[in-house]
Amino acid sequence: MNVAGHLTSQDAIQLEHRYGAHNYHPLPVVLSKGEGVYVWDVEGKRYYDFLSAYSAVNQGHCHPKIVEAMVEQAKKLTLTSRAFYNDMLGRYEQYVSEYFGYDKVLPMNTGAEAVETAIKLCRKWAYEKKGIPEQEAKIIVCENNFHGRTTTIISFSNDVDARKNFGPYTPGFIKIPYDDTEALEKVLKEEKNIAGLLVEPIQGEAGVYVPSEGYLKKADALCKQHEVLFIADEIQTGIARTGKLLAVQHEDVRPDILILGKALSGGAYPVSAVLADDAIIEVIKPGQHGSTFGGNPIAAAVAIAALEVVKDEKLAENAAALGSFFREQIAAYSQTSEVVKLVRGKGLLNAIVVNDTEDGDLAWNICVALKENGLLAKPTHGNIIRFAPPLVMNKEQLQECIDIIVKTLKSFE
Ligand code: IF1
Repeated sequence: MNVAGHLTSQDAIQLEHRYGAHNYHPLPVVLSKGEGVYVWDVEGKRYYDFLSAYSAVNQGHCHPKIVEAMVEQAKKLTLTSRAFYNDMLGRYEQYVSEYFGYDKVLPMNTGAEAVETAIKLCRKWAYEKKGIPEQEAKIIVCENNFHGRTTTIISFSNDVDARKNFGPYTPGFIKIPYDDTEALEKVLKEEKNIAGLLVEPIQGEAGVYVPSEGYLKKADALCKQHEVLFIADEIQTGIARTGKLLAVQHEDVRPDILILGKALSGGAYPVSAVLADDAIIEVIKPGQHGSTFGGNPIAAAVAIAALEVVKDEKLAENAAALGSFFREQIAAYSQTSEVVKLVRGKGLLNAIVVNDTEDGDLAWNICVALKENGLLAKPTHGNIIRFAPPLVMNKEQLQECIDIIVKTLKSFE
């Protein structure tokens, strides 16, 4: 088969439909090229990307510096396994640990693996440092969380599609409402053997649900008070997306365990990480956790470059400024709109809620129309549309995007 030959959109969609498991329902657009804030379909039409691969492509598509780091490293050494040392991993470990201000990092590949790593780390810490009796450690999680798709992680999801018929489920998790410090305080007081709180600083999959101001700060203080680890899943919110390097920094919180993924590589390669200080991370000893690809030389080179881009190009500052502008403009439109109920978010992680039920098709139809008008976004939960462009956007481009969005919404009024 000629894998390099030209395919029409229809061909490509049919191939996926015939030979790929149907575990996604993509918008009908087939992309073959990306550069910065733009992607192109196989027919050559250009779009603004307002999903950024779920916030993995914060640095923009095919950032030349990241691609170059990847290609240069790929020519030298791709994988050694962790059975041997390589000359890139230590450099990266120092760079990423200092960058985020932790003693050490444990490198993995995907977000879900990093969440699993954090859970294992937290449990082991609980038994060996906090003195919780074996098998008894519990981790508090929040309703409507999204932390990935492994069997353990979906065990504490409350999304029916994500969970149903994948049991039996992993025990050891207590679910409480999100953005509710009273519920947290109650469970910390009443339950024994709590090891950690696993939380998203903003709930992405729940529809970019931003908690009340002070929630993270208070939750962190409660955790400290009860000797419980505060574990932040910044896989989606981290790496400048919300207008700060980390979303927890909006409230001056420093998690005990920090989980990163997605934009840690600028979307070029699967790179995830768990960061913590020695007193916690030292409980994991040789043979107790790992991965064939975790910490491979390409991942190390790519992640250093991706993090350098975030600093060099001041992406957090840009996300903060553009995000405020975006929400102001869309909020102004929503005042007189029958279609848009509200806009919410932080930095360039935003969403609109449209005037429809969760099983309605308005949001999907708006996204199809946005695509026709040259902008790609995806609905979540039926009536919410997420807007998360690459952070390398400039104000003129964003204005053009707002014009496209408003024009499209008007056609639904
Ligand atoms: C899919 C959502 C986004 C995440 C947080 C861990 C992971 C994710 C906070 C797991 C992944 C992705 C995965 C993607 C859909 C997507 C998503 F809508 F489902 F919630 F981004 F908003 N923690 N989120 O957001 O990371 O293992 O995927 O690398 O297709 O499942 P992963």
